Amino acid sequence: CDNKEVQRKNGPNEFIAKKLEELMELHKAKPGPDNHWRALGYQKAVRALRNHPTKIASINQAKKLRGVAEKTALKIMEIVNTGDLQRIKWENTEDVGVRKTFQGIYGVGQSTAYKWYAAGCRTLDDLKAGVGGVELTPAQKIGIEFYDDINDRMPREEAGALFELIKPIALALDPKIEIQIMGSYRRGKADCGDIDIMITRCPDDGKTQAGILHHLLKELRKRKIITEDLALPENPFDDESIYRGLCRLPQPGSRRRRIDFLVVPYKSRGAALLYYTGDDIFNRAMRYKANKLKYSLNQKGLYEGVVRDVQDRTKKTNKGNLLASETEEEIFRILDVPYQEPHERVR
Ligand code: DCP
Ligand code: MG
Ligand code: MN
Repeated sequence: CDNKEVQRKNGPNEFIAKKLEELMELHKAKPGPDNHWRALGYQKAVRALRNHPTKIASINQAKKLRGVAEKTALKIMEIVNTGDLQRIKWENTEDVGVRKTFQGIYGVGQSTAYKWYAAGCRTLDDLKAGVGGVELTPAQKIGIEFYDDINDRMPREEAGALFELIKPIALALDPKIEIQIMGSYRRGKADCGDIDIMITRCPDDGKTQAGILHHLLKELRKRKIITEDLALPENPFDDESIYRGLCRLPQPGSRRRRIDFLVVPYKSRGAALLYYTGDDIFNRAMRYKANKLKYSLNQKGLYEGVVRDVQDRTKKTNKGNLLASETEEEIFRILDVPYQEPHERVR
């Protein structure tokens, strides 16, 4: 699957994919559901283009791509015929460009980026200088300091090397923990935006994974593998917690890389693995399938009989019954979806 991924980025339609990706990024920097759905649509088209083995040369070929409808097909043909896409120029107004830059800061979304623009900030230096009275959180300061590192993807070999460095350190703390790499790395991607690591532990001897994160982080900071914290767990002794930070290989000159740790109860390891392996569009399709069967799927498990509050859909009036959460296979089976290997989980 590694080879497949390498081929993808050098494929015959890479030029078209890059242009559509540029347009996708601009829509991501704009507010409102319309832009959100447009961005998602272009994301699908970009994937289809990268997966397509031969050069797209006609509108009919373009329309046959998965997730590509008339309007996107016309854009593809404009790129094929003129080498450019005028829509990018129209969308790329000064405010959008600035907000896009700001949204590259870790944890900064549309509303913060908009607020800063309205306050008069136009560059990262403006933000650092506090133009317009802007105040940055510690995570945002780190996000600016390591802006390029955080926004670049790492080669999968580097993600693998970091994981192989961390794994024995974790196992030395408790040989019974289970530690696994998820996300794009598990899907076999040639490059990774971050490293997603799951930690759990079989409780059959009375001990659990609770508390392991506290000790592991301490150890990794001591060895200068973890260098900055972006989001700490509320309580690292909970049996479930998330950590987000930056890490680096100990070699001189190595770059900062994003790392996420997810500590989950042993019982929900399958559901967590499924969710955090992604990709996000595959997850969406799985949730959709679950909902069609009147089930509900999240990173904790597959449930039946969940009832949501009519006023507030995020609230549950009935938590439902757990159907499966220990293995990915069970969840696929109950949803009546043929098991897919991680590298196949791209929609
Ligand atoms: N995820 C999701 N929806 C989100 C965010 C994440 O379903 N809004 C799931 C699917 C992702 C997984 O979590 O694959 C890990 O999230 P990442 O942001 O780390 O994404 P990837 O690892 O897939 O890609 P990248 O290489 O960019 O990190
Ligand atoms: Mg990831
Ligand atoms: Mn992640």
